Amino acid sequence: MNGSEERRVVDRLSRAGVAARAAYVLRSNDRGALTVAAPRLYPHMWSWDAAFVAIGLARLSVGRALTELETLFAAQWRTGMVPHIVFSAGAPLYEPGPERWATQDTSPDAPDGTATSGLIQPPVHALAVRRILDAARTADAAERHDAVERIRALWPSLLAWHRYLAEHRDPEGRGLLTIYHGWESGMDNSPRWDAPYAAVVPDPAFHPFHRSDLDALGAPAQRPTEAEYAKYQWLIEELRRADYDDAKARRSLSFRVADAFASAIFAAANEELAAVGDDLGLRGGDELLRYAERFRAGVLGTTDDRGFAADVDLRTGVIIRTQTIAGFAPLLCGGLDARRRSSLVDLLASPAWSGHPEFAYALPPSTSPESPDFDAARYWRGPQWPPMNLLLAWGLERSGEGAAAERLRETALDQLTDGVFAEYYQPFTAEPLGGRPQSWTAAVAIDLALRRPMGIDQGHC
Ligand code: 2M8
Repeated sequence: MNGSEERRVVDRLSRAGVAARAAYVLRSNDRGALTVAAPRLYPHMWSWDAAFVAIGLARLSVGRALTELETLFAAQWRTGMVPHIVFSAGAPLYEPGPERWATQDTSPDAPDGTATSGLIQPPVHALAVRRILDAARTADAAERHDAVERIRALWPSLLAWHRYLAEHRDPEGRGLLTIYHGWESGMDNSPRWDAPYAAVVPDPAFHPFHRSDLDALGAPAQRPTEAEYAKYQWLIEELRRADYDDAKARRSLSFRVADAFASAIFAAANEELAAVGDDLGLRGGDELLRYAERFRAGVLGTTDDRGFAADVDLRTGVIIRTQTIAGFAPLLCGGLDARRRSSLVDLLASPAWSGHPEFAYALPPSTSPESPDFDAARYWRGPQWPPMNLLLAWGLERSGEGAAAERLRETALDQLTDGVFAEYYQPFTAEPLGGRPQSWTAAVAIDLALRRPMGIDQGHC
């Protein structure tokens, strides 16, 4: 969408108009068997973006939604790891590209034939599988049969992914996923990672690569800084030197953090996957439910008196308490007692978060405006992110907070009636920021606009 097209749709769209325009966006970002995350800024497939895209697509075409997941899982590593980027041949320049990662030349576990990164992202995929199965229930018999057969075929890969996370990313059984890079959290430059990144010191002989993100966007104030990027690039080099091997990475990497938000997603995702397995008579449910318990306990173990969660720097043992959206992790995995759950729900709606009196839309910012680290326009340090709205609304519903979930969904949809489908939004001005049109934003818009009235499909993402 160019600037003048954007201006034309700024007169708000109707609910049906949002869905139609968002479907058009997904269609134009569709490269056949994968949807690029954003055509210029992120011209490949990203792991958690693909899951959100599948959630949106499930409302349009169950078959195409499954294709998205099948493409992603076709790039799964032999260890079970699902890579955070699946590169698409012939796409515009994105750095770090396949040559920089060199995963196939470095690791015997990398898949043949498909170039990928060597990191992970939060495991939201099971939420998409459950959504697809739900959508298939109302499809015609042939489509339903096809969907069920394809989910059955995907099942071993889904199980292997969850097993990889439980075994290789939590070998000590803490119930918290270890990440080796801020990119693995999906919240790249969040203040959550400022303290651990202080220990990441690039080798002076290392030459950082070109910032294709700035070429594509031309707005450095909306992106991570040069100093942050130098560390991101150096960490990839460290990981490559560790042969993308988990045991070596655990010993050698200068960034090793337990991510509470991804762990809460993982706890919930295990339950979602177990429910799918139960429905389809597939084996593995007990193992998945054990993971769910373990990771729920891990997340709850980091919470304060309000139920707000924290990350842990595994290199120093220091608990990292920051005022970021990740603190609401227990709303995703559940398990708080009623008092702390309600205090967390109140906190989310308070002026320190969604309820800030000067926000254009009462939606959770990625960092609290009360935090000294807040930056209204810079990426994960302040802006509001549509997929986070979807995830938190889903978690609220799941936690029995239906009214709060509904308010969040309605407001999130209102924000997207600008029809721009930006990557993120400035909370005070509602200015669309970052990549556009961003596929996961369009997918969220479809999901919110086409959902049935409350009570019919609630409880599932
Ligand atoms: C952003 O991250 C990528 C690196 O993975 C980047 O900045 O180049 C993050 O917002 C991440 O969460 C997202 O999945 C990705 C694609 O939308 O972009």
